Amino acid sequence: MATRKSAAKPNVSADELKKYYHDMLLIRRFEEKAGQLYGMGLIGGFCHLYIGQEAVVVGLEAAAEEGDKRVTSYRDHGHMLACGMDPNGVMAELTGREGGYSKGKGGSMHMFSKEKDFYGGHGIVGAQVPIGTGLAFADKYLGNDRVSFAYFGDGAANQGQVYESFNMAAVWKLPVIFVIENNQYAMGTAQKRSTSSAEIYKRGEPFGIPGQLVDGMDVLAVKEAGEKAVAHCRSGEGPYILEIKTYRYRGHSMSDPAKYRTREEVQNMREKHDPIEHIRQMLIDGKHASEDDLKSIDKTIKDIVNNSADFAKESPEPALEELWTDIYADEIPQHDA
Ligand SMILES: Cc1ncc(C[n+]2csc(CCOP(=O)(O)OP(=O)(O)O)c2C)c(N)n1
Ligand SMILES: [Mg+2]
Repeated sequence: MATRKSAAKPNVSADELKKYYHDMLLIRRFEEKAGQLYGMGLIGGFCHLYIGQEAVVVGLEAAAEEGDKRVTSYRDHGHMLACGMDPNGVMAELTGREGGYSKGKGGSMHMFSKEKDFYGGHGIVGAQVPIGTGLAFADKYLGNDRVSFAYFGDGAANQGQVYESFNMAAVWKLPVIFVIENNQYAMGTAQKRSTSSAEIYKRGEPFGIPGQLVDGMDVLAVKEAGEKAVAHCRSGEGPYILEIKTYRYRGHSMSDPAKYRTREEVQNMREKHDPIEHIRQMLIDGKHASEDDLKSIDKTIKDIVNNSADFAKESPEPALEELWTDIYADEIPQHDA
């Protein structure tokens, strides 16, 4: 990854930088709290943390507009927070409580928000890619200029359904951005052990889909690439691929002892490439914020996260009758033409 530049780019305002700092730190602190609650036995089932990857979703959300859609894998808490979903509802879902986004019946991998155009949370590797393509098909069919973001991992990028989706998206010129969050591991398998060609962003070439490699530890680089991809899709030119190089600091899920990589490797990423520290340095070096300003942002976030944990602990477990609800649709949704 490129060496970090700490001088603020001239076209980025102090407020923007502060917002990215805030949004990335919210995800990190929220995930740390989720890890703690998991350790205390308050969260059951699967729990995949997003720590280290925060700049990917925060950068792309900065390039998105109201009404754009997103869908992702099981590593989904960061995407929910970044698109504006309520931390209380997300944490309560993690603890399986009534106040959660799926009334406590979905857990970490199965949350949705129609209001924020967040379409999940999917546990089957790669399954969200055709769904994201379908979301883009719906928008094209309805004749609006919305864009869909379909996020998936480097491991998922080796799945057949990804290429079926590429083909259909290219044939129909669908406004979908295929976002490959390349955190360099698929469970315990390093990308170089599983993948014949490391340049995933080039895999759209046979379909005529442009692709770009992006430094995912630099939120500004992600935003810039996101804006280019969004402009391409919105102007009707069809799909776009972003391969965003990032790194997950924690294990694949809470139950992963992470013996397949060295401590030094993780330490090196944390110390030299951390996306939050990067923005923090830009804010301080560019005199856009004082240490006290940053402390006050840290405090705001601590309060939000602590409140979400309190809410999640205090919310009751779903009533037994809830077992029989939300199984079949009561109404078939209709769209006005
Ligand atoms: C179809 C399918 N195969 C296997 C699994 C088990 N599995 C869960 S996550 C994962 C690795 C995916 O890695 P990647 O796409 O790089 O995403 P990351 O976890 O790194 O975000 C696997 C093999 C699954 N959930 N679904
Ligand atoms: Mg991966």
